[in-house]
Amino acid sequence: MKRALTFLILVWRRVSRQRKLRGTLQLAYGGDRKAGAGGIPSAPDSCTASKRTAKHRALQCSGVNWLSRVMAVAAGLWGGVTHADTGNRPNVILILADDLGYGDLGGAWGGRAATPHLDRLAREGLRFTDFHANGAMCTPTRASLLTGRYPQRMGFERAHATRGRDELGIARPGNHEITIATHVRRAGYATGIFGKWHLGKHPTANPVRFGFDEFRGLTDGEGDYFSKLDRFGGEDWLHNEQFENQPGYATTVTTDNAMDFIERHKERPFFLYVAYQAVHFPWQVPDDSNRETRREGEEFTSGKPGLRSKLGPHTPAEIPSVMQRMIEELDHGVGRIIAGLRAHGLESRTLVFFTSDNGAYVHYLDPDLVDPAAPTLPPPDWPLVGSNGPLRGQKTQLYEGGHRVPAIAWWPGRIPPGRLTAETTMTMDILPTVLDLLDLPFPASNGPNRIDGVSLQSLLLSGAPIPSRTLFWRAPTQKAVREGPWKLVNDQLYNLADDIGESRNLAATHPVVLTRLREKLATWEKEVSRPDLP
Ligand SMILES: [Ca+2]
Repeated sequence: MKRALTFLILVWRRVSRQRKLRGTLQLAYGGDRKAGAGGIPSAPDSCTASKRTAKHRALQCSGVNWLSRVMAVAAGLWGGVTHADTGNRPNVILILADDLGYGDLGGAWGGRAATPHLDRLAREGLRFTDFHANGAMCTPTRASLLTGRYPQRMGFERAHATRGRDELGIARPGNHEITIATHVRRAGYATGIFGKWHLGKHPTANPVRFGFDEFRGLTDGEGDYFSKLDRFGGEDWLHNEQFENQPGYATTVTTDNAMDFIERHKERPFFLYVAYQAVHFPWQVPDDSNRETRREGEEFTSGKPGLRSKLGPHTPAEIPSVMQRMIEELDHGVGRIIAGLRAHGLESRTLVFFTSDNGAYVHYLDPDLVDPAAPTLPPPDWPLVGSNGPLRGQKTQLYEGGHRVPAIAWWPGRIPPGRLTAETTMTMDILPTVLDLLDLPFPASNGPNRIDGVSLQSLLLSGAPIPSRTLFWRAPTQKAVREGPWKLVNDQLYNLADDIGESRNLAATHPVVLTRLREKLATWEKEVSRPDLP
């Protein structure tokens, strides 16, 4: 078996090299882009694309390409794929921060934290000013990131937090999701996720069942940064499908795991998902190791400040500075990963995308209790936490503060440095962007894995605007629609072009826009409905 597989790999490599010499595509997949667009070769004659829309393209490849595809998978499983074998496709690193707000980072974002590494990443790449998480909480956005689809299609509209390991999450009956890891793994990529999953704690929802070769981290939405116990006091740090704790501060451990993965896969194409828990509660800093307060079997999500609360071992007054320190450790981790890429000479063949899964808690409070007349004022006895800059609202809410987040795309030599984009973009755009950049086929636009996002390839590589579209959010008690500068949120209408803080409700003076967005929302809700899910 080993000899046969090795022989087939050698034949496939030889065929690939010959095709390259002929000036044709040596890839397993082809696209319908013009030759040289984005520096990626044009499609072979044998791999044609259907008429492409802004959202989708479907490929029908010939037997030759399917053979190549099979060989790529086989070689990938065998560990023998090199960058040349995959047509010098780039590595992809997605770095996701947790609960990091629009105003939390320093430098160009204006926050108090010192974030020199993310500042540099933005200066060397493309910084987004109108990038949005698909949800205002963890689970929905993470689902969209990995599938390119609205989270409603998977029944996700809030964060899942369950005692025990019963939550099926992405593996719920009726879900047949293909993740970005599965897509690239089929093309021969090594795939790894380190950090927070939060798409189901049940063994059948484990990341290794969804395209990842390797997983180290937590499956719940949060855990103690040192003991790694989940919010219910249960063990929740895994290596693939087995519990295996790793000592140390979770942010640092996740960075260590990511760097180890890069080191082990530097000679072959890889997809790395660095899903930091930072800066989600419990709010703990690296120096807190001697102040560990969690105990097995004890919940730490008490609603009041104290040792068993989300505040960690700190007083409410300390939380803003604790957050600042946590953000700086996150920035330090990103800096280490980028330095690792440079040390291995991988920076020119690695796309890095950094963003957050939702906005910051400005203050910790049940949003239903917020006084609409003074939504930014913290109530007595609750701490200030993070910053969403000039935006209204916070995590859990569908005002901009809940879902407009920092984002950076970085790929030296391919993404021009120092650019800023105000294009309205969303987490679900990342998967189609990666498929486009890697020249991989999209799921059928009329099939069960249809993608809702759009490719940002042209925006990244040349600054070209993306086609206009309407975007939607929905949480259990909130709804929002975005069309150009207009935003309808909870039936209030705002023009973000001159009111980014959503302070002037224009519903009464713009009835035509109001009616149009209401109708679009109703149509979308009907289209993504999943009545089979609770
Ligand atoms: Ca989050």
